[in-house]
Amino acid sequence: MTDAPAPPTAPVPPAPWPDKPLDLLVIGAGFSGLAMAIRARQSGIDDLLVVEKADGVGGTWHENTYPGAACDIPAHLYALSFAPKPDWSRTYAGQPEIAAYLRDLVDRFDLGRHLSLSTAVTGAVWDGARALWRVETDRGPLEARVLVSGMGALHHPALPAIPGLHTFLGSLFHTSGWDHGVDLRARRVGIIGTGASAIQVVPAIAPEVGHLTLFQRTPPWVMPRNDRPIGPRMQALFRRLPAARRALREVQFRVREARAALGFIRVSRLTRLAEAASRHHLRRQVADPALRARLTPPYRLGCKRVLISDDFYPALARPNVTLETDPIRTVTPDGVTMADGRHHPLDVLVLATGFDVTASLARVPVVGRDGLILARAWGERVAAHRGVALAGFPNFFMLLGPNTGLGHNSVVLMIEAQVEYVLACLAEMRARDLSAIEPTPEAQARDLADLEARLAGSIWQQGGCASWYQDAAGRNVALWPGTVLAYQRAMRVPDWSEFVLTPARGRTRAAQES
Ligand code: N01
Repeated sequence: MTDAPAPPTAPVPPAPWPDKPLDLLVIGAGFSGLAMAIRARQSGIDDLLVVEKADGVGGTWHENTYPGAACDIPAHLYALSFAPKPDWSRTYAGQPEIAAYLRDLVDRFDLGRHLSLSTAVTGAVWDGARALWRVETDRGPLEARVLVSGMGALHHPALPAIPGLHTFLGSLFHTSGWDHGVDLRARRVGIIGTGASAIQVVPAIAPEVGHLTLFQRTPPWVMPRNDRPIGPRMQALFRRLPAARRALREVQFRVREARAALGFIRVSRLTRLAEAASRHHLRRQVADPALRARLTPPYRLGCKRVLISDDFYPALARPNVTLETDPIRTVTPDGVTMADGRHHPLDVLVLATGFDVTASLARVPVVGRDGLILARAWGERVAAHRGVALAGFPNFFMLLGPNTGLGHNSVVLMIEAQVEYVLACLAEMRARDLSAIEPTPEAQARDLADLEARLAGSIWQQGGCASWYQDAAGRNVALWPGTVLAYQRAMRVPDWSEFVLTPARGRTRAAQES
């Protein structure tokens, strides 16, 4: 059998449904939403609610339960800095352990009374006269003075436009909606895609399936993973001596930062060195030169996410695994037919085809000041001030918004920088008695110009590949083009001259005048 899905979240009694405007409403209970809620409470905001569409907390780590699901950032670095876990069991934690860590945060920080699970937000409209957000959910309406989106970008499955896909009569599912009821033993299984998800699934299920056919369109660059168990003695050390755990985390952070600082965001000499290391990894693990040639990427390393695995290549050398590199012509009721007419009969077809980032970000209709619709504001290009705030959308903040994802380091660090930035804005609102805060269009445009300058000539544009980092025009709208330290510096203290600050008195006057 494949890995069992994560155990369901221990029942959290639903938070009482608010009957008056909240100080803070957070959408999503993944890493971002939980971090926001914890730090908001610690900063004195108690009138807050987190709504989550799923029946448990964890976001992507709740949804992605596919066999082999794990993080490719070391666990100690992937944890929240203010919620360390000394007893991670491996260098790179698996999905069940990360999901359990996130569930545990609810008890650890007493978030249960602020959490409404199985509650999907269906729309949000800014009410300028009352200076608050009116939010529709499938449990009923809500109002909040401040709205923070922790919706994330990787939860809207990208289904491939392959003719006949829905005529398939076997089991068909996406990696993010793995059907654990399907017994893979002795079955003929096909997987479409060779991204981060696929290369974790393949070695996890290859030993148990009858036959596995992996449909590859573009080979990924793969580096060694060097995953190790962390034994009880190390765990005890980290428990007794937090400084040792912090030191390990710092080393893990600095090593990854060096990659960005040394110029991996451009095609450089370092790119060639890293490519040589990856080819060496491939040579060591795959003896067959013909197979090696088909696994050698035709674009520059770093253009797509660099993958880490010690067991993906060996799995491909198994006798019950076929790597198919010709284009798919069609899916039929009983399998997949290639462009040259060859047919692979299949019982199960897994789509490891990634996520539609744009659809994920614009999933909920958000209407800002003067009826401005978020999806339309993003007509030209998905962008946000510092990746967090948007001109025309007062008191609205996004966590892991445009261009704040990472390829080289832990995205949790980005989330934390953003959470502190939002809290600084909320503190300023309290200190100056503001009813609304939003970035000026000029500041947002300057920010975007700076971003575009950093992106010009970057590896995502020049590396000769297409990836989910890019929008339809080929621009990287997903990743931060720099070091985490540079982003942290930019986020440390908000520059209030970049914001429109509306005093609460103004709101009162406007309300009286209208
Ligand atoms: O998705 P992907 P993913 N016909 O978009 C192929 C995070 N993540 O779910 O390269 C044939 O990377 C597509 O081919 P091509 C992480 O941020 C993190 O694997 O476009 N093939 C590609 O091979 C990651 O980047 C972890 O030519 C088609 C694959 O499907 C993000 O999630 C683990 C096709 C999609 O790869 C997404 O990863 C897992 C078609 N029509 C995921 N359409 C961690 O460890 C698409 N493909 C933290």
